[in-house]
This record gives sequence, C-alpha cells and structure tokens, in this order.
Amino acid sequence: MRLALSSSLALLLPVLARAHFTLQYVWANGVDGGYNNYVRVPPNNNPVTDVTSTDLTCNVGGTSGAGVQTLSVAGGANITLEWHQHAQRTGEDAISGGHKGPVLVYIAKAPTTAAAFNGQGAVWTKIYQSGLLTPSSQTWASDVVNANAGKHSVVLPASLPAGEYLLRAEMIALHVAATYPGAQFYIGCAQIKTTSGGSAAPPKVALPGAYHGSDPGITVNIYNNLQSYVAPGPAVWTG
Ligand SMILES: [Cu+2]
Repeated sequence: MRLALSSSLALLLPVLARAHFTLQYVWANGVDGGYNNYVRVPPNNNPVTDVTSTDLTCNVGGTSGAGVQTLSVAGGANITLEWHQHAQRTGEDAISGGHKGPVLVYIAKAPTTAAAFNGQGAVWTKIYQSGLLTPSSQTWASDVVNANAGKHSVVLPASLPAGEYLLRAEMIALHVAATYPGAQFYIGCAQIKTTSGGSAAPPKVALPGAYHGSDPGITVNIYNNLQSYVAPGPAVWTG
C-alpha cells in the first residue's frame, strides 16, 4: 500500500511542475545560440515567489556564472529570449496559457566579467516591459510570447558602454496573485559581452530591492475585468 502511494505521488509531481517554464535559448540578431547556452540554468522550472530573496536576481543558483559561456555581440544587437515548459521545443505551448502577465527585461554591467558577476546591489536597468495589451480581450504580453513559440525580443541600447553584462529576462505569472506571496516570477539571466557601445550612465535599481509584495503589479486580482496594469520596478530606460 505504501509503495503504491509513493509511486503515484512520484508520477504526480512532474505533472504539477509541467505548468512552469525556463529561459532556454538566447538569439543574437536572429541567430539561435543553442539550448541552454549563455544562460544561468536553474535547477528546475519552478517560479520564484519571494521578492526579497536573492533568487529574484537570476533565479535559483543564479548568482554564480561558473561554467556558463558569455555571448559576444556588437552594441545595439537584437536579442531574442526563448522560454519553454520542458526541455526544448516540444511543440506544446511554450508557456502554459494560464500564465498571464507581463514580460520585462533588465541589464546590468559587470565590474569585470559576466561570469564573475553576482548581480547584487543597485546595478539593474530596465530596458523593456510589456503588460496588459488589450483589456477588452484580457490579452497579456505572456499571451504574445506563447503565440510566438516562447520568444520575445529586445534591442540592447546602443549607448550602453561596451563590456560584459547580465541580461535578466522576466515573465511574471499573475494567475494566483490576488494575495502575496502568489505572483510567480520566472527569471532567466544570460551572459552577454558587447564589443562596441557608447557612454551612457543609465538609472539603476537593485533586484531584490525594487520589488515589494504590496506593489500593485505584484499583488493583483487579474480576474476582475482588469482595465490597466502597472508592472513593478522602475520606468523603462530607452538609451
Ligand atoms: Cu507554472
């Protein structure tokens, strides 16, 4: 009896985890970088829910870039981030359609190398966000990513100084966010080196630090005909 119970639990657990997803591919100017390359890969596809945890920086285990390669691109490159529920491109929904919410991208310049950078402190600049796109149909940025086979893109501001960076992509799922903790933070950090750039000094925030459980973009009931949405964190810096 005990054996039968534990084996059915073992079968159930992967099913529960199936709804979640991770960042798996980084593209540069339309070129696919390959599965899990240049990404600080978390131990599983579970979300982060504590906005005060260092896991908010670059997901679980993400303060270390040991063993992760750094992708070299020219300044102003178009970077595409691609997420999936399981390992690779299975043909199923990239992220489960129940995961409604915004898509955000931040960047932080490493003092030395991207691989040696832990991303702590006020180092992050928000360079992209997309949230509730069409209130009448309750279409979210996450729906667009799902329809686009898990992909969304961001142009690195050309005025950023050349150097090594962490690029932090984030999708926040709000389907159980009416109370805190509840919002699910899916985070993937890529290591990127820009070989050209400018001399901009963008505004910076800390992650964790810039988000609070009481933020209206973090604790929110999205099932009450929501008409507007304010994503957490600072304004987007456009370079
Ligand atoms: Cu999930």
